[in-house]
Amino acid sequence: MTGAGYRPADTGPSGNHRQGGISVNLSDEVTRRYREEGYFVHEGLFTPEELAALRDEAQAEFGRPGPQRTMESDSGKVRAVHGVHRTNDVFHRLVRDPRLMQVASELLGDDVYIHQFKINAKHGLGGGIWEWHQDFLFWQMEDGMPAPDALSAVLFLDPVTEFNGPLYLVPGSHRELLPVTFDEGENWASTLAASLKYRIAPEALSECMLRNGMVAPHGEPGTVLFFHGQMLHGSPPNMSAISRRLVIITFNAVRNVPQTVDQTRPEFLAERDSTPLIPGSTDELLRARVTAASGDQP
Ligand SMILES: O=C(O)CCC(=O)C(=O)O
Repeated sequence: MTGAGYRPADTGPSGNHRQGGISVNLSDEVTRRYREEGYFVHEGLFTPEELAALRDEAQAEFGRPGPQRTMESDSGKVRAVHGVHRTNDVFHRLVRDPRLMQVASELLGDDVYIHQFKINAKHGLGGGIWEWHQDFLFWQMEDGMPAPDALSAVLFLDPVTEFNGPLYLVPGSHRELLPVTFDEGENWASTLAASLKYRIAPEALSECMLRNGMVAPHGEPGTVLFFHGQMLHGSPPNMSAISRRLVIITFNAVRNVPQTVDQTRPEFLAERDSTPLIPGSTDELLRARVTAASGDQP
């Protein structure tokens, strides 16, 4: 979908029960589409200046070694960084941006917090495959999330085309949790590798895809894809020369806080603090940069 699918209401407070008291006016069409197909795309949500700031910060995070950073096993290039909204001021503000969090809150019908944050890269001539999976299965099995009442907002930092490893989605697949096979005894790192810990049983996968078909949303930088936490998705290798980076923010409803599990994943992968996010304002991203440049405290 292009154009004005929704607009953040610029007047508040709305008097609703949620933190921040600002409401978002999602169109009926967007809401219907999300319920029926499990996703929608909104183009042009972020400005070129904001995208430049976000790309600079993403590159800085890619350069920081540590367990939050995973690499492609063959090329040795960065595959993803996790949880940096906890430490990076620009990404800290991004997750509170009403263009993302208010939409998530409206679609989930609750206050939200961040369950997971990542920046995924797919380098030109080298970015690897993501096998078919449903995120909720990982959040349920690894993190104790009770229900698929979470969604992800995917912000394109670069152009996403049919050639550079776009996400593939199976519309409508969010209504069922498909059976999986899994490797016992792997640690959390195997939930991020190209060969995933939980793999959807081939017959169920094929049946679901034949029944529902596939889409590969693409768009210019600044496009945001919102998709349901139980959506069947994956992505092919990047066989083009053009890299693409995605910021993927998973919002969870506060009523859906994960239960205790035996082995918790690190907090940069699975947040345990479910304090509802308080929305910022849409001009805060760039303000973060000005603040950093002047050396002032945010
Ligand atoms: O970055 C990609 O291409 C896919 C990422 C993905 O499916 C995930 O992180 O769950």
